[in-house]
Amino acid sequence: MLTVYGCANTRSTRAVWTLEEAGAEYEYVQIDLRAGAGWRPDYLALNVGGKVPTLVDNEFVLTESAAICTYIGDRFPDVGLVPPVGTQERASYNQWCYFALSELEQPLWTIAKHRFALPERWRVPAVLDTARWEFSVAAKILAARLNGREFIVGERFTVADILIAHTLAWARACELPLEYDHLQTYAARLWDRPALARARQRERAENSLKS
Ligand SMILES: N[C@@H](CCC(=O)N[C@@H](CS)C(=O)NCC(=O)O)C(=O)O
Repeated sequence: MLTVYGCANTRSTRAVWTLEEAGAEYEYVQIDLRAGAGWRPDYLALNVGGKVPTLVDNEFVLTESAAICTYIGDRFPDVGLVPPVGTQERASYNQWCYFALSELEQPLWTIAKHRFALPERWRVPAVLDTARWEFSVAAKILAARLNGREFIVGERFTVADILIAHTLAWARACELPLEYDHLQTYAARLWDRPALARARQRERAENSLKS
């Protein structure tokens, strides 16, 4: 049985979205970060950083959203959410997953941390302009890749699209313009996927049950 530990409107949506795309059966356990549930000893035993998401597959525990989504994709190979191991397509897939986390997400996370996520004494408003510029550089790279393409890797939807689309939704939340029409079209098409709507609904429903 697969169990995902998450909290609505966080990176756990990536994992739940992937599970929904895979048509997997799974249990969802809400970790109410705002109420400090990430720091409960039983949760810290699974995720030493107290962060979400965490995936548990029987006895196997996995953290890091990109690793979790890739694991789910590999576990349901017939759905084709990740290219097969050992192929050039898989290498390209890895490239865009690492790009999503290290280049695209990083400046947005810097903005979020220095606007609200860090304790006030650690916030440095002066970094915000630099982070916005860094995001625009990453968006330009992404736009160049997506010119004339429907998906970021190959001819089909993959977990790399999930990571990128979820990150671009953060950009929207930070009121950062996507600047390129085809990037906006790509993001809007992915945000419209029924599996994402189901994932958000599942996370919201669990939140309202437990709060
Ligand atoms: N690199 C990790 C980051 C996980 C992360 O920072 N999650 C946030 C929610 S989006 C969290 O749990 N924050 C709680 C905390 O840092 O105490 C991943 O991609 O899974």
